[in-house]
Amino acid sequence: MEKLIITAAICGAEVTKENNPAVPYTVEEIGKEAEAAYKAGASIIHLHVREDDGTPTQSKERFKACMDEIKRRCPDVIVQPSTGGAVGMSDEERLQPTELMPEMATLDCGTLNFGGDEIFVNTETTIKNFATIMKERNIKPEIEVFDKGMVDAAIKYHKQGFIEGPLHFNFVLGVAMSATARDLSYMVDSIPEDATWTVAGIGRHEFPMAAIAIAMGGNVRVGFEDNVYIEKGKMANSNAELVEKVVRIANELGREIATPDETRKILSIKK
Ligand code: KMH
Ligand code: ZN
Repeated sequence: MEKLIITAAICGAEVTKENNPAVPYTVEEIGKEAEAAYKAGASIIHLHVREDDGTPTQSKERFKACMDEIKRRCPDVIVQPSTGGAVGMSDEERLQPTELMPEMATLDCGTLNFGGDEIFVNTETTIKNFATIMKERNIKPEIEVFDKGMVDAAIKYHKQGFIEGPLHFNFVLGVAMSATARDLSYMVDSIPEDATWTVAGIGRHEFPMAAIAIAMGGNVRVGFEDNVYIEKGKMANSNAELVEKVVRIANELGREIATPDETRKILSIKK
């Protein structure tokens, strides 16, 4: 089995300090959370950024400040900006961090209900445009899929030449689709042979999905974006604490943890 890639989604766009006071907003808070998660074993930082008051933003300047701070603290970590941003943002806003030429970025491959009246819109035109820009900028897309139809869409856009292979998927389970072992194995069975994958179980699904993925040979994403609890009813003190729990499970199951350079190799990141 390949070594385990751990992604830390440290901040998200929707979670707030009301949900968990340790959610980072400022450049310094984001830098500190990223560094601690990296030291705990994360090789990828999935990054959203905020204004100091917590308002989500896709500002290029704010991303640059946060990415510089993360790179100053842990130069070899892979920073993966979100191009999803927050619900309601325009495509132009969402694309800004790709101008900073990161090694990776997310590519959301479908539209979904995001709770209440919130709709996270990703039309076919949007997806193809984002994919084309990432290809031109040599940015490895992490394909965000919230249900099986989005997997099929991504494979179609790959065959049409918009997304370069080998494909790398993040199965986000527990938002649109449920998060059971059967759901995860259905998703894994649906991707091309040479594709890689990670799973982000949302809320209480975070660690069960992580454990199953570790045993299956997949990879894991944890972090405040997806879940703020270390165990039922107990808030996590930091993103690092969530990463440490994954490392403990991996150790028990005999899976070694990938460094950022090993992650670059496993994911065929060319930069
Ligand atoms: N905040 C969600 C609307 C991504 O990072 O690409 C989108 C999201 C996915 O979090
Ligand atoms: Zn995200």
